[in-house]
Amino acid sequence: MRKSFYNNIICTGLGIKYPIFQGGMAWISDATLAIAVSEAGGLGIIAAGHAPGDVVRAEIRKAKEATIAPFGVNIMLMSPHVEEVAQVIAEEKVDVIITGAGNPGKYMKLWQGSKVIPVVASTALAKMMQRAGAFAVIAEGCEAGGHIGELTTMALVPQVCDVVDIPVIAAGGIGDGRGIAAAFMLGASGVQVGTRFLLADECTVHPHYKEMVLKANDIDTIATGKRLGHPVRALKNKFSRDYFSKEYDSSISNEELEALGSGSLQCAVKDGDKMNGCFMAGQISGLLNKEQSAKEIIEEMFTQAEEVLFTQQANFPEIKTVNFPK
Ligand code: TUI
Repeated sequence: MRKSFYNNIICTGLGIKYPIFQGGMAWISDATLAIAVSEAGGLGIIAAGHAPGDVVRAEIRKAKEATIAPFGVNIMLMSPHVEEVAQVIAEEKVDVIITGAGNPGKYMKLWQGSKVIPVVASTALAKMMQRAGAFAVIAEGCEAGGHIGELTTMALVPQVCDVVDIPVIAAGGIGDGRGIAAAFMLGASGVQVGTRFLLADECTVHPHYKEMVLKANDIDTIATGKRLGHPVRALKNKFSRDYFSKEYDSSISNEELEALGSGSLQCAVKDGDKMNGCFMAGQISGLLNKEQSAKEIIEEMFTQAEEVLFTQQANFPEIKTVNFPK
C-alpha cells in the first residue's frame, strides 16, 4: 500500500480526484478557468466577485454545459449584488458554494441543497460556520492575494483545525508541493490555490497581469486598505504605492480613498494597465516562474507533495539520519 492524498474526505465528499481548489478570484476566475481545473481533477471555482446575478448565472450554465465534473461558485459577500447572486446560486443548485469576505450565516438555509464552504480568517467564524452546517471551512492566511484577514496561514490553519470537526482547507501562500505538504502537516485536508492558477494557460487575464506575477520577487506585494477596514494584498506598482501613502495622509477623506480604489482591479485584469491597475496577488508570487496548463499545475504540485512527504527525506535537508552511540 502506498500513502496518498487521494480519496480523503475532501476528494470523496466532493467527488474530485485531487484535494485542491482553484481560488475564486474576482474578475479573474471565470467559467473557462473553472472548467479547466475541474476537468483536471481539482475543484474549479467561478468567482461572482462584483458581477450581477445574470452574469453569474451565464458563467454557471457555461460550466454545466462543458463538464460533468463538480465545480464551485465563490460569492463575495461585500458585493453590491450579493442578495441576487445568493438567489441565483441557490436556483442553479451548484455543487459547492464558497463564501468570502464576510459571514454567510443568513444564507445557509437558502443554500441547503449545496455544500457550503466559507472562507474564514479566525477560529470564531470557523466554529460559527460548523454550527451553521458548513461542509468544510477554508482557513485563509494573509499571505493570500486580494482581501485578507490578520493571521498567517501557519498560525491560522492549526488553530482552526483544533476547534472544528469538519474538514479544513488551507489557503494563502501555497504555490508548490512543499506548500501542500506543509498544509497537510498543519492538519488540513486540502488546499486552495489562487496566484499559481493566475498563470494557467486557461486563465484569461490580460497578459500584463501574468507578466507582473512572473516578474515579482518575494517582497513585491503590499497590503493596502487597512484604514477602511478591508485590507487587500496586491503587487507593488504605482497604484498600490500611491494608495498606501494616501492612507496615511489625513488630508485625504475616506470617500476619496474609496473612490481611488474602485475599478482598479478591473483595470488590471481587463486593460493590463501596469501603472493604474490593482494587481491582486499573493506573497508566493516570487516563487512562481512559469505558465502551464491547469492540469500540469495540479499534477506537478501533487507529484512534488508526494515526493516531499512520502518518498524522499532528502527534501528535508536539515533532517539527518544519525547513529547515536549506545
Ligand atoms: O474574499 C477574499 N478575497 C478577495 S474578495 C476580493 S473583491 C474585492 N475587491 C475590492 C476590494 C475588496 C475586495 C478580492 N479578494 N478572500 C476570502 C477571505 N475572506 N479572506 C478573508 C476573509 C474573511 C475575513 C473576515 C472572511 C470572513 C471574515 O469575517 C467576517 C465576520 O463578519 O466575521
